Amino acid sequence: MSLLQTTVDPELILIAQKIFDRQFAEDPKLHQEMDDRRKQLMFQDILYNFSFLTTAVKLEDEKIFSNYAVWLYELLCNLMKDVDRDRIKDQMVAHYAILRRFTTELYSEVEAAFAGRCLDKAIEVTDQAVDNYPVSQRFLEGKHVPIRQEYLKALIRSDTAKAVEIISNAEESGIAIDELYEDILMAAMHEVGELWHQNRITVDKEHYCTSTTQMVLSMFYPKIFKSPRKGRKIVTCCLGSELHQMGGRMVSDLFELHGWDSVYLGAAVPIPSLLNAIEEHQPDLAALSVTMPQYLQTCRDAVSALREKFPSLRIAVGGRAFTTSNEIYTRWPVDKYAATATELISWAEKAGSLS
Ligand code: B12
Repeated sequence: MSLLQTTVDPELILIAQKIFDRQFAEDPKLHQEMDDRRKQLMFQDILYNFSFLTTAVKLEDEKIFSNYAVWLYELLCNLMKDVDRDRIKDQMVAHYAILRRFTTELYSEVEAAFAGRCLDKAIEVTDQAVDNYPVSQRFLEGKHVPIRQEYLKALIRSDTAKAVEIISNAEESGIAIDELYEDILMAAMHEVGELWHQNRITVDKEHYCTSTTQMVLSMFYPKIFKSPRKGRKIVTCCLGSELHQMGGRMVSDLFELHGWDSVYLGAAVPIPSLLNAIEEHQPDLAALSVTMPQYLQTCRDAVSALREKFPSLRIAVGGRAFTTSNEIYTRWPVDKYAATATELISWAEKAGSLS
């Protein structure tokens, strides 16, 4: 659907063509993002933008254009789900900046100055509109909500330096590492999942959020590995073809922070390899992380195999998959299910050693 519904002055079509060509020349990535249909619509939308800008200029009401700019931005985000909202913002900001260079061809000197102000404001509101995505109620509850919002905002904008700065500042302000992990980073990653599920962010953005958060976690390693040792050990892993490995990583890191020696085997560990690792490391606790419900069965098999081979080993399970079941762990020979790493740590510290 084109936004344009009226016949247009050929002069305007010529200017629109120049703007269109300029934008593609300055941003070659557009050729990959815009197929022929999108190119056609984009051209027609340039003309439509003129009509809104002209209305704002003639009526001397800047809001008419800035209000339209936000509306258009959200429309484009909905129409181009394969393009990230941050990138659509860049496209629109670039477009308004180019259009600004053509205002003297469109209007009188006085009007062009006013049009320039309208376009500056459109750039400002479009830039802000990137942050207008709905978040879940859960994301707005609990500790450090403003920091987690800021962190998520930095991720959505692919602003790695800002993301690192937010977490560094949070740490310097005295927030404990456990809280940074679970109340900020975990909460932000869960929200990233919600935004992906609602098709509000692209898969590449979701991957970026994950890799950035993993990098952020590594900032704490110098501290985590300096904690006084307790002479206890945990082996953690994910099973089946499970690729979600940040939950297990957090469990492992936070035990390390609390003085345990941790061995994290990572994603998709086969059961025989887990058994080997337990044999080799002789831990006090094995922690199995499952995110995708499809791997619960493998987890149950792993628990049975561990119980049989290492009767005195403590076994804990956790991860998102369990929240989708009817407390399935109560039917398994495990010592503990916990919703979070910190909950498991409190239990493990109290539980002491079996041997
Ligand atoms: C990042 C991510 C990915 C990344 C993972 C990369 C990586 N290196 O880890 C990639 C891109 C690979 C991925 C792939 C997929 N994903 Co994904 N992913 C996510 C996302 C956004 C974040 C996961 C994460 O890092 N969370 C942060 C960690 C810290 O939180 P956590 O895992 O919950 O862990 C905490 C607690 O649960 C607990 N815990 C965890 N383990 C354990 C263990 C023990 C013993 C204890 C006590 C506690 C505990 O403690 C941790 C904190 O302390 C989630 C959203 C979500 N809600 O989690 C979706 C999500 C899990 N993914 C989902 C889906 C659908 C998929 C795919 C099927 C998508 C696809 N079509 O390909 C694939 C499946 C891949 C596979 N085979 O595993 C869905 C699952 C929905 C469902 N029905 O179950 C989710 C929920 C997104 C959504 N909202 O729809 N994903």
